[in-house]
Amino acid sequence: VPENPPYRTSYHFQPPQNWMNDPNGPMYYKGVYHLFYQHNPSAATFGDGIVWGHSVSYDLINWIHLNNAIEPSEAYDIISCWSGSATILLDGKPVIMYTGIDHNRHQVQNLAMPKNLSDPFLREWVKHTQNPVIIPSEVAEVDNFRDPSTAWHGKDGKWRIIIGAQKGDQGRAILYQSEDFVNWKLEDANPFYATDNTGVCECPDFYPVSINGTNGVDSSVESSSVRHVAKVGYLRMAHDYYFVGKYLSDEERFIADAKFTGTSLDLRYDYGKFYASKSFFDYAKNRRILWGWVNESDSEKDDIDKGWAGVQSIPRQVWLDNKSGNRLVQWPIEEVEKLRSKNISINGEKLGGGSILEVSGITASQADIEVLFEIPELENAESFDLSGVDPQLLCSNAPRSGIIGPFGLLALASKDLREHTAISFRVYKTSNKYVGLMCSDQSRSSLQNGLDKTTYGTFFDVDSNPRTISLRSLIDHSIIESFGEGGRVCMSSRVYPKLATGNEAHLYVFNNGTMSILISKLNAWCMKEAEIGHVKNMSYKT
Ligand code: DQQ
Repeated sequence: VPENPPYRTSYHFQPPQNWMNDPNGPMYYKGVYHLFYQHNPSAATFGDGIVWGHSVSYDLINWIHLNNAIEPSEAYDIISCWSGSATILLDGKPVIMYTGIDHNRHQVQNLAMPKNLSDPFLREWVKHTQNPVIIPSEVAEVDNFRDPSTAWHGKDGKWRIIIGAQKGDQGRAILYQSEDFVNWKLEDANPFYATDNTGVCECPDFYPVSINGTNGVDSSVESSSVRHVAKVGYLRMAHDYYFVGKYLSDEERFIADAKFTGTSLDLRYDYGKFYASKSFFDYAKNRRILWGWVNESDSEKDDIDKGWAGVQSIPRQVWLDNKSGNRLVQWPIEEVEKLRSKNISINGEKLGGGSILEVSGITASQADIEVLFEIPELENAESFDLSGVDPQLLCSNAPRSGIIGPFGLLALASKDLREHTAISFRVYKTSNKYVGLMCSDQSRSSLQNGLDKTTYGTFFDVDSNPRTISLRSLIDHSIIESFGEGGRVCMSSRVYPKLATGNEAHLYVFNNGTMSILISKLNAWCMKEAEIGHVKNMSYKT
């Protein structure tokens, strides 16, 4: 292992070694944030014997690794301990429900409770004597019934959870109810949420969002000042989709504003890599926080050579976009800004058509950048009928130069630009409105072959007043998380440059359109390394 492996991240959460996938049971309990995660302790690849890794933090940025919280031990989870969620019960005690892969490879739901509530880190977890508490019935296939959500508490005093499932080719989120959290009933064989021809639904999430403001609310809140969000992950597409709508608790129904279409019209948390995500309500700061797994884009052999695979996104605060009322906004939690050090800024600089400007003086492999672009000649945007156009394909096929854009950032770029990841925008005029296209183009991210270099893209609305587009990118060696339009469109990618590593990485602002644009404000920061490790090696502890 090289001394400073170029692709390991410096401020994104990773276990010390080996495989990691889904974030599990994130919660805040008595001053401590907990993150559990799907982990293969014995290899850098997925396999049997998956456990719940466990780390704790006071700020969601610096993390202390602990022993595994849940490991296979009983007939009902002997093959693996798969994903699940934490719920804080009415008496304030936390409980975890997770999926066990049992000795028949059936998927069953189990409970685990902290052994000692006076341990501030809740290091040890005990499995309930009545496990498994839910087993698959006719509503799901025995090997496609998993990932219980955080529970919410209804006005009738009953707890509810949803579980991801598949029946035929229908993806399902199935609702169960319980008075005591141990005995669970399927009150209605009709799924709470279902989509045809999608295959299995994984890691469903269901939560309220305030209709006003950025604060989050507890999962059990039902009132006229909230709407609800249902999130489902489809393994077949490897994407997390969300639906905003109305929760009719009396009828135990969720009416989504829009139906799943299987096209680029569907709303996703992230149009790049971001899967098996899970949200939780942070009581300390009254916000809802979202974690997502960002998997590797290199080969399994590369992962074995590296000795690790998988990172978690920077936790994102999530709220309802009050402007549109039907989309979410995501923004890196404010704590990440504690890592900002040296700063470079550019104010009011014109970027002529076909120009490029280096943002020098920062560690471009470990940085946080915020830019506000102004588009003085918005009305010159090219007219283009976007109906039926797939934005991801447009990102890879549109001519390299347009009228307004592409402009944006070249991240993790080599000095000679042979390597770079372009995060860019173009603006089109379509039926009397302006539509933006956001792209993250990985096609030239590395001279290495054998990597997944898919280009990502999505559309968004551009306001003619003010005529600006904002972009924030978190760059951390092999991950770039980009937030367009204040977090209305997000895109994460994994890249493995050969040349643009460490101090050889550069950052540029570019404009390949024919019209000039303005960098009305740009701030770039070097990011310090987060402390993520075992307590004996750290200064980060109480
Ligand atoms: N990962 C877990 C499953 C879940 C899937 C297994 C989603 O519980 O459905 O590691 O990535």
